[in-house]
Amino acid sequence: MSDLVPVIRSDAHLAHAGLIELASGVEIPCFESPERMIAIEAALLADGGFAFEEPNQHGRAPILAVHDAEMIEAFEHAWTDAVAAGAADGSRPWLPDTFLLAAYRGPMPASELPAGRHHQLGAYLFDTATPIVAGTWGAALTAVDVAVTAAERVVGGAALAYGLCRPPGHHAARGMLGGYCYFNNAAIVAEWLRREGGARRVAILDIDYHHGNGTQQIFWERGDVLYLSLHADPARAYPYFSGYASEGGAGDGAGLTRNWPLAARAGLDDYAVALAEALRMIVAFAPDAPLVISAGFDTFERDPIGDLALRTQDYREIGRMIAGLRMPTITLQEGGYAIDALGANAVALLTGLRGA
Ligand code: Q9C
Ligand code: ZN
Repeated sequence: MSDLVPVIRSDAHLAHAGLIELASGVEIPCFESPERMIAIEAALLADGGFAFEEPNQHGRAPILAVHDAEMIEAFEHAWTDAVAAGAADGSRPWLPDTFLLAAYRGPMPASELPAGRHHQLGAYLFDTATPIVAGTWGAALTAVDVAVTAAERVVGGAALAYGLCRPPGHHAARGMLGGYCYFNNAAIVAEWLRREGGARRVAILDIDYHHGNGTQQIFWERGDVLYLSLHADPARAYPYFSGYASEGGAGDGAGLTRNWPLAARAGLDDYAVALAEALRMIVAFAPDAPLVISAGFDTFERDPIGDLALRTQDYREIGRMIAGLRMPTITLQEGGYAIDALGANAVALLTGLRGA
């Protein structure tokens, strides 16, 4: 119990900054900011129960195992192509002005793509909350290294490791970026556990406020990965187009996706009922790999973009409930935007996960 929990972190995320988003037509600073990670690190340091480590480099192989090469290529070169075209000068982030929807082509066959990879990006992006600056690509690559290194630590014997991923990942689908997410850190770890970690069955528990549409899509037809998500009902909450209770997977993955849409102002009582069901499903699935948690603190009562009502002490109870599984656990950071409470919420969850 006196063992320090490894926290994998890097300063690379600091360059993914200066982001903006549109809120009701008004340009505001992006909620997904470097200050989030700075606040969490400060709280972990003050707590004293954590050991900070830099990530190992894993290159692109773990990313290519989950994401389409065309999307990766457009993302990698979007910023430099935008600068070369004079469409970006470093003073503002880049966002495409066109998005390729399925309805665009209708009966027409797929067309060629524009030369500029910043314009191509509109074929691989689903919202306007995912801007690109010079440091975005490097930060996203490093967030994957952070996640995979956390997995390595747990496979290597740690009971719990925390990957301070920024940018987050669970909205990124196989061929699509969005929701502040570029690479799906949790999905990449789950796939890495299968390919490199010798696992046959991996469970992902997603406790971010938002539905993890990307993770769900990546494993929709997979019989070897269980995806469980508790989140605000998409009938009222982003990302709106997935996360309904009727979505349960297909093919080999039929029954291995499960969603718990939650009502506005839901607190720990409602949350714990859904979480207990999810934990029972994990036990029944009998994973032979560490549990992967997509951990968001946007379920917090004062989160600026959420409407659930979890309190700081509730995260400790949630952590304790999950610790009751007695599974080694890889916890990866997703959302959470109440910067003044993020650190305390992270410490609370991790304290509960340690079984304390
Ligand atoms: N009015 C994560 O928490 N903006 N992504 C929604 C709704 C995008 C959230 C705006 C929210 C993305 C990882
Ligand atoms: Zn979220």
